Amino acid sequence: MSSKISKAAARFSTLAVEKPKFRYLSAWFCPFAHRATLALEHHSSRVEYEWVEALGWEQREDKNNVTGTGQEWWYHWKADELKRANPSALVPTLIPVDASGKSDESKSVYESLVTIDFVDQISGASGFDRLVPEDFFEAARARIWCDKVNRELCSPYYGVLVRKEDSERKEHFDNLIKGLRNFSKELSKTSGSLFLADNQLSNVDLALVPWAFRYYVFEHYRGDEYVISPERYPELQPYFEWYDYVMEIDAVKRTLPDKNDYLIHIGKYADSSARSKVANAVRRGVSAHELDDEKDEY
Ligand SMILES: N[C@@H](CCC(=O)N[C@@H](CS)C(=O)NCC(=O)O)C(=O)O
Repeated sequence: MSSKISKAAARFSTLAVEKPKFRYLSAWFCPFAHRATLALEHHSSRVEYEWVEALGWEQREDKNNVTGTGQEWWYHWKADELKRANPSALVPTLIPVDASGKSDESKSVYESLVTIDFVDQISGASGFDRLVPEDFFEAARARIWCDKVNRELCSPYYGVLVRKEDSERKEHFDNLIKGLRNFSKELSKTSGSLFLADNQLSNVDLALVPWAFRYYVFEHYRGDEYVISPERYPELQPYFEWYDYVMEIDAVKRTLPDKNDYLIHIGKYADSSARSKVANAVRRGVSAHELDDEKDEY
């Protein structure tokens, strides 16, 4: 090897080991942030991150009897960094950190579906390791389904929990089952258990995992009628196969919150005493994905 080439190769190999780094503003209970965590863990050999717990809750007296429980839960604390880096001050938010350890809030990345896409791109991964497929048509199909999953399989979760009338909760639950039927049909179009062919993990799988994992809370707070099981919904077999497969992936397993801790946390939503942008939007009668920074501020 000529000395010029070997110097260039040495420089390249130093560059090649330099992984992109982030301060990751998150919250242990948040399913939206869970999406970003999944992408970061999937690419953990290529991307580094420092977890920063950026939200905290406080219980207050319900002076206006909004909840009927006498008590409300408010986000009493948000990291200043989160307020500066994200105009909506929501987790997940990723802030890049340079080689000297300096973070650049002007380049922050947020919105959970965008963070999956972004982490995938910046990881430099290719082929089967990509979360957004390299094939342009498959990438388009996957993005369409991320949006559908968000609207049809994630937002109804909050309707079941936050709405107070049983008829409304049931309506949201029925919409969720309808969405799972659509998802099951789409899963059947390709080989393997995951969304993409041959069990390539994708942005669509990661968009759904946090909520699919959390559907268990329905039984506790809403009763047997809200259990999503193969016995009750045999037509969702592709979805159940997807669930069993995806939950066994190591990068997924190590991100799952403790079921009991989460059950206690989500009680704030189940008795409608949570004050958050998502909870406020659902109380106002729109979907979680339609939250509005002004209308749903608390
Ligand atoms: N559309 C956002 C929603 C994120 C979101 O609502 N995160 C919650 C935690 S689960 C949050 O940061 N809430 C703070 C607030 O409501 O002010 C996304 O997909 O990232």
